[in-house]
Amino acid sequence: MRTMHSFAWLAALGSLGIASSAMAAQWNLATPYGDASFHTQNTKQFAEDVADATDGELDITVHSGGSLIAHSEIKPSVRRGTVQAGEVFLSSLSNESPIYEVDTLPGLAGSYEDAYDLWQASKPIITQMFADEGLMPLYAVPWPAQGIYTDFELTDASQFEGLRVRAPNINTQRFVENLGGTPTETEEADIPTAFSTGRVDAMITSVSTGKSMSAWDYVSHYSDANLWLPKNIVFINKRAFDQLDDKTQQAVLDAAAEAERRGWQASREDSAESAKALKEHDITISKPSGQLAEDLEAAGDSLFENWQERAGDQAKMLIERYRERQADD
Ligand code: PCA
Repeated sequence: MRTMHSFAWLAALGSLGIASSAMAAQWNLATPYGDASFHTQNTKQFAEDVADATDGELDITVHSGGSLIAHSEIKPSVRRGTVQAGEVFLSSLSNESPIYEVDTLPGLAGSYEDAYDLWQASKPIITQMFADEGLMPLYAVPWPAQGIYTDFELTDASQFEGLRVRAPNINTQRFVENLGGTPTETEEADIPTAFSTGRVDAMITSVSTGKSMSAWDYVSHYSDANLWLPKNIVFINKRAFDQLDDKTQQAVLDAAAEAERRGWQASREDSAESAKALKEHDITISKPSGQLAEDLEAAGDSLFENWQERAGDQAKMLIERYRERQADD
């Protein structure tokens, strides 16, 4: 009896031991952005923080630069569970819902403070939309404000006539169209080829991407139009998360909160450093003024109105929540 008892006890211990080592999980996280991006550096730090906090019980490998999965396939792959985690440019999901475009609307949030309020206001809806697909957002981090790169001095919106402008998402393409230009959607990593093969003449993006893609090889001017601060979102497959024990889950959530805080700060810093690098490479940076500023504003206004119509009640609620937050600041 006694023997059986200790045998059972030993067996239980043994199985616990096996269970705990078998529980060590290995996740893959796919991102379209390269190692030079502060986003990727932040996400790699997140993975390291999780490994440290869990003593290696959860090991997340970050696959950068679209090396594992192409941008447009990242969200479907996380949904299916092919990979457990992913990072995407949030507004690239705009074909699924206009709500995903909320951070690419001109005139709405042109500073880090406003962009943060907008994220807080949109988080509940976006979290719910992700949850409906078995996904869970972990954190979101903005790119610096978007501006316009040209190989001439941009002084007048009529210069957009016939100009082929690279844009990272549909809303930016609409904006270019409103200005009379010809938009082309191009992934960040494909920017150098788009210019060198003559497929595009100009682009809309941030100072960060301008720097990491060596904009000075193709263009001479940057119009700091402060259009909007679009975000990347990092998210996971909820089933994969549910399989983790409580302590590991908490470690993921804690590291995610820290990654969000760190990422917003990194974005500000990278914005300043990248602008400096552009100047050092002789890119002329200016703020749009006069008629150009007015035309950009008009093109932005019509984009915003068009979005409100498409997004309907959800948009109204979201904007109201955002305005309330701003009033509280
Ligand atoms: N860089 C990315 C997204 C926005 C940005 O600043 C890009 O241009 O593709």
